[in-house]
Amino acid sequence: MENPKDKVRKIIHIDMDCFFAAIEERDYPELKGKPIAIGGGERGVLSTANYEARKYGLRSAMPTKTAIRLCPHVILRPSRFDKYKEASRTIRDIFFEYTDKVQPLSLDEAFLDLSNCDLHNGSATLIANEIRQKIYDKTQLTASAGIAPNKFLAKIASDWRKPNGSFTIAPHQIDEFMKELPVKKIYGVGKKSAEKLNQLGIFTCGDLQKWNKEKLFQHFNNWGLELYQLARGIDNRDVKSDWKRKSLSVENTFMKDIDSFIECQDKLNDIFEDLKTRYYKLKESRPIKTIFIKVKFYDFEQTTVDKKFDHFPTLNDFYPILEDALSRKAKAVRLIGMGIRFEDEDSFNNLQLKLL
Ligand code: TTP
Ligand code: MG
Repeated sequence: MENPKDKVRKIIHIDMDCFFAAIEERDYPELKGKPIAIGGGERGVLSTANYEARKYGLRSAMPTKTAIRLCPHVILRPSRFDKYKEASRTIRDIFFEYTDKVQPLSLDEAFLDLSNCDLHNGSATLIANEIRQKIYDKTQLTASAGIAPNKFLAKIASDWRKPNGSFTIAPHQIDEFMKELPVKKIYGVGKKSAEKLNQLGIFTCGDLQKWNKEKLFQHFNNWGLELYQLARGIDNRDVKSDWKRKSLSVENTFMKDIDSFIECQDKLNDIFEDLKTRYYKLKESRPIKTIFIKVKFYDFEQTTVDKKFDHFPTLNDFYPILEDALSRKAKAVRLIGMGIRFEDEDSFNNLQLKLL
């Protein structure tokens, strides 16, 4: 029988470009083209810097003082975590449209296993481009992607054409790619280990490949055995997704605020169609707990009304909930969202136990 490990996988790593700084530039267009950094005040360190500031050597984790010395006209801005989380949620939702095997590593990056995704004739490169485009359409932020048969190579590849680019390492290109790859690109090889490797005359993965397992074990213990694999571009780690979807929703912000119930009701048609399509595309089916309507009024005040429900609703099921939500405030409406929430796994299992 074929061992699933022998099947060539399609892994992509997506990483947003200078994430915090890009959000600042998006929201304050007057900052475009100027060096900016997101910083932790006088005695803090930078979270990140945009590409303009990177030209002066500014980097994540650099003390603000050093940054100002290197680039006295840098514009320092405080963090805005709400915005980072909002963008992060949006990109995560996009990832889950393609596969359930999503492993977020931080707010701005994730691994996706696309081995079972048939879109674009199964071309992970084309799927990655589509995902990047979708991210841009929804957030006006750019992302870079690495496409490869494993996580190690995909992560290296996403850095290769940054910003706003993608790079694919196909299985037959791995040998050539690894030969020239500096050992410091291997995860786990920090400054100290890089120095140690360099002292042994090992600068590239090609150099590292000349060392057999015994010799590597002598110098680096078990980590040496890992290096033996990584130097050859081998990495069998799975994309680990322990995230469970708690809800599914679609929302629409209107071009003009709406102030009649009938108009709001009309708007539900398209939103519902979108919700339905996404629901049927979900890879896993879970029991539904409630359905809800979210309304954001013209002044950004918002309200959400949930109703107990145990199956996928029809459009009509949402009307009384909309009425309820709108009756809470007599104000024009800026946005309407429709959604469903799922039972969480534990309560579902408990329920099954109770029924037994
Ligand atoms: P990164 O993806 O490492 O960096 P980046 O997105 O700013 O730039 P790149 O284009 O090279 O990917 O980190 C994502 C965000 O995490 C970053 O915008 C700010 C935050 N961060 C910190 O707060 N401290 C840090 O030391 C690092 C590395 C990142
Ligand atoms: Mg990033």
